Formats: sequence, structure tokens, C-alpha cells
Amino acid sequence: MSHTVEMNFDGLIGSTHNYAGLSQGNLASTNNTKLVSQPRQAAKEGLAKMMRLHQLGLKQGILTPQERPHIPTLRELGFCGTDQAIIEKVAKTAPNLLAMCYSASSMWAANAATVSPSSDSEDGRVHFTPANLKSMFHRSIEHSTTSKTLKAIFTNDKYFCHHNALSGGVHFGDEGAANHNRLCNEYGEQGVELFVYGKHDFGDSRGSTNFPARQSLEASRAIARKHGLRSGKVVMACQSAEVIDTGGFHNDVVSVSNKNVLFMHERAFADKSRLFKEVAAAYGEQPVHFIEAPEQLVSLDDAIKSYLFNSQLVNLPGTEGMTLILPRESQENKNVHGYLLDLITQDTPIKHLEFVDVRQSMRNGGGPACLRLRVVLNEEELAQVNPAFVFSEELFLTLNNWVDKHYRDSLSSADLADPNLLYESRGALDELTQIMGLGSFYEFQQV
Ligand code: SUG
Repeated sequence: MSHTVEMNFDGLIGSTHNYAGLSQGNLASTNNTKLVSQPRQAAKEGLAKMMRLHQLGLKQGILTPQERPHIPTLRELGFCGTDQAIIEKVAKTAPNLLAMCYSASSMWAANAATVSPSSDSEDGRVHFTPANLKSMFHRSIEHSTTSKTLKAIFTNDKYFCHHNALSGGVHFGDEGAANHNRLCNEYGEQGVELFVYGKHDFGDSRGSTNFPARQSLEASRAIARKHGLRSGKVVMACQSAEVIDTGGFHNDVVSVSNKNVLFMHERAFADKSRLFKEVAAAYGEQPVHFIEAPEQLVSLDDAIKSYLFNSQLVNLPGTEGMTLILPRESQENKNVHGYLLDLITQDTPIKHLEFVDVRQSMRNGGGPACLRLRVVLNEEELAQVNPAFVFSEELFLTLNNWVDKHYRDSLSSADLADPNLLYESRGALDELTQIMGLGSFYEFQQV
């Protein structure tokens, strides 16, 4: 069998990164509303994280930011005139809408799509479904460009199959890989795909939540069908309502998987014993390690504030045992750090800790795991990936210089009304398409 790897594609943080308080139920987003952001710092933190993982020997890729502000959305909603006139008008009459069309939220690549490796799908191809992100307006405008980006990276339809984002409104609300885990012995072997939903939309209000439950069971089922997953190898599990109401808006805020390990908070799921039973039955003979952080040691509140589980659990080449790539905030929380130091001495596959700074993203509720989309690829598939999107030291340097040239040091909510920001953002993306060899990729380049 050819060697198969898990490649992480991180979202390059866009030049309009700001704190607009757009995501109800995401406490960082709400609590930091109108805080002044630092786009340059944000993008550099993201690039430094990619560089670190690349240096640690992991395959790293990149997803390009989307065009923001998104003038086509505003035109679609009835605003007309020059682009500058539209910005001025929306700033005066609908500032919240302006902020939504300015959000750099496509940086959170875990919400870009659900990806199923070729070893799980009936037709032996890698399947991609861009997430429709229906529950938040600012995110619901991402999927068509996400789809275009994924098609530009994974071009060969002999190996890759691209589906449209699910239609059907909030009943089919889909948040992508943030609510999807995969368990396997080796990446290249048949795995068990674990879909985690927050609501069952057709007529069942059990477990209803105060904060929005974003992923629906109906959406998860549709994706499993479309990806051609084998029925005995799919498990559907419900997020606990308590988690959603404590601020765990996506399942990747309270659990993370790698190979045969599911690392989670003990309260992450509505029915834990059923989940364990179903996963074990689907998985087969070899054991799955369910590693639970007990409430007594790490409260749900601490877990969500520190984003302990929004980490990347990885196997580093040449290193025995698994490594957790964690946000710095989980080192700064005494309880959480104490728990982690003890965890790596226990008899589990998790043996190493690595902390990264992604503070600018964290202030909008996006930790290390939110910033990446995992794509499992065998050697042949890997050879088909568009090399422009593969991370290298050279690309790191080029993009750092590009950020220095184009990004502002700081951005306040009032700055969004400044039409110069629109032109600066376009200037940056124009140069980015040259760096990445993307041609006229963005809508503003096509008029
Ligand atoms: O969808 N925040 C994002 C954070 C996404 C985190 N992703 C994962 N958990 N995988 C969201 O809530 C906030 C934007 C603002 O308020 O300006 C925001 O969209």
C-alpha cells in the first residue's frame, strides 16, 4: 500500500480581519465585539503556525483568503452605484451588514468543507463538500469561493470529486470538518467517519439550545450519502446541548481525533456510551482510545476558554507517540496546563505538547484546529495537488513580505467605512493571485 499522509491546509488570514461580534454562541466573538484588531499580526501568527508544522515535518498547505468586502453580495441585496458609493451607503444605513461583508472568516479552514479520503469512499476518490455555513450570514457567503479554491487545488477528477454545498437552508446547516472526525488505524486504511450534529431539524426539538446549534443531522446524513461512505463505517453523534450553551458552538471546541484516538471533554457528547459503542462496533477489532478530560480536573468552562481541545493531534515523523499542537491560552490556564502535563505521563498515545500563538484568531473563537482543513492523501493523490498551494519556506518568506506590504497594523469597526480599505484589500489580493499563479480568480478582477 502506498504511503498515505494527512495534509493540513491552513486559511491564510485576510487583510480585513476584524472583531465585529457576528457569531452568537461563540463567546470570544461576542465578548470581543468592536475590539481593535491587528490584521498584520494575525496573518503573521497564522503563517508562523504553518511554518512550525512544516518544520516539524508535516505536510502543510494553504487556502487563499476570500474577497472582502464582498461587493457582489451587497449588489445582490439591492445596493447600487460605484463600489465606493456602496461602501459609504452601507456604512451609514446598515453597518452590521457591512461588517458581515468585511469578515475575514474564511480563515477558519475547518469550516471550509467536509473531506472524505479515498479509502472511505465507494468510488475510491477523495470527496469534498464545501460547508454551506447557513447559520451565520457572514459565513454563508463563503462557500462558492471555497468551492472554486478547492477545485483550483485538487484539479484532477480521476482522483478528486467536488460536490456543491448543500442547499436547503438552515434545515441542512453544515459547518464542515469542524463537526466531523475520522478514526482509523493508518491514514490509508478504511476509517470510521464520525459526524457530530447539534440539532435534528425535522420536527424533533429534544435537546434544543439557547445558542444556535449549527450542524444538522440531516446535513451530516446527506454528506455521508454524497461521499459514498460505507454504511457500517459511519457514526452520527449528537453534541451535548450543555456544551453549545456554554459556548462550544462547534464540536472541534470540545474534541479532536487522530488515527485511533478520540480526545474529548467528558461532557462533549449528548450520549457518550452510545457513541463509544457505535464507534467500537464500526471500527472493528483493534481498540479505539477514548481519552476523556474529566470535569473535575478541567471544567467545561476552562476547556472552552482555553481551547484545549481545539488543538491538532498529530504524528510527527520520527517521534514516538502523538503530539498536541495547542493554543498558548491552554498553557496559560493553570488547571488546563496541569492536566496536560499529567496527561502526557499517562498510558495513552498522547505524549508531547507544542504551543502556538494564534491570539488574533482566538479572539474571534478560532484556535489552531479551526485554522486548518485536514485532507488525507495517498502518494498518487499528493502528486496531483496544485504545488502553488503547498507550503514551503520560500512561500513563507514571500507571504510575510506580502503581508508587510499590504496589511494594516490595526483595524477598528469605524475603519470599515473607509473606502480605501476596499482598494487596499483588492491590491493585496491582486498581488496574491500573481504569487499563487491563480490568474483572475477574484470577482473584482473579472469586471
Ligand atoms: O464561525 N468566528 C468563527 C469562528 C470559527 C471557528 N471554527 C471552528 N471552531 N472550527 C465562527 O463563529 C467571528 C467573526 C466576528 O465576530 O467578527 C467568527 O465568525
